[in-house]
Amino acid sequence: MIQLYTSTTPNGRKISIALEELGLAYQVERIDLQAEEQFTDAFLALNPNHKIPVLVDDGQAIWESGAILLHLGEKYDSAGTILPKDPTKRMEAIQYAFFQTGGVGPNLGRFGAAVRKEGDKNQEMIEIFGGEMDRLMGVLDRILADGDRDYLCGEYSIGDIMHFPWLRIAQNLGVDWITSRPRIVAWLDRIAERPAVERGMAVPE
Ligand SMILES: N[C@@H](CCC(=O)N[C@@H](CS)C(=O)NCC(=O)O)C(=O)O
Repeated sequence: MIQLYTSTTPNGRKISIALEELGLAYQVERIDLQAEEQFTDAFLALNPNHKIPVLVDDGQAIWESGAILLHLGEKYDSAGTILPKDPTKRMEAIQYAFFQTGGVGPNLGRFGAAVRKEGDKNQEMIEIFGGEMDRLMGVLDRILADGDRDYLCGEYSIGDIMHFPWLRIAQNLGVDWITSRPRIVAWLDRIAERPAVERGMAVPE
């Protein structure tokens, strides 16, 4: 039995996309972050870091989206749909998943928080985190350009899934560090076309 504790935010959708890709049955437990349900004793017992997503698989609670995707890939992906079978590509996929948690995730999160507020100090934050996002998009652009890749490690993987829900929001906002890079736009559009991605992005309803 698999339970996904999630919310209508990008980190949770990484996991629903992967579960849909793998065709796994799962129960959605919606956590209302505005109502601070992530701070209840019951939720803190699952994740002391009070954040979604949490996956409970056969009684084991796993948190941190990258760790959850790796778990799903190792336990359930015999076909190599999200975790490549080829050892070199597999390691590359894991590398790009880590790159997302260390770079795009925190910087885009802080950029978004600054955009939602007003004032001079927030303008400064928008420039700092927007500047870093521009640099990170340049890195992803170079990776995709290397061998004219469709996906980060050459084939679709957890590396792409980790980035997609975050960058799709930024793309929809029309930020120039995405819209000015056709290779990044084409990559995001390619991922969006996958039926499992469409289904995963609609969780929770
Ligand atoms: N590094 C974590 C980040 C998770 C995260 O930031 N989750 C946000 C929603 S997208 C959250 O639950 N925030 C609630 C809080 O911080 O109290 C991961 O990749 O799983």
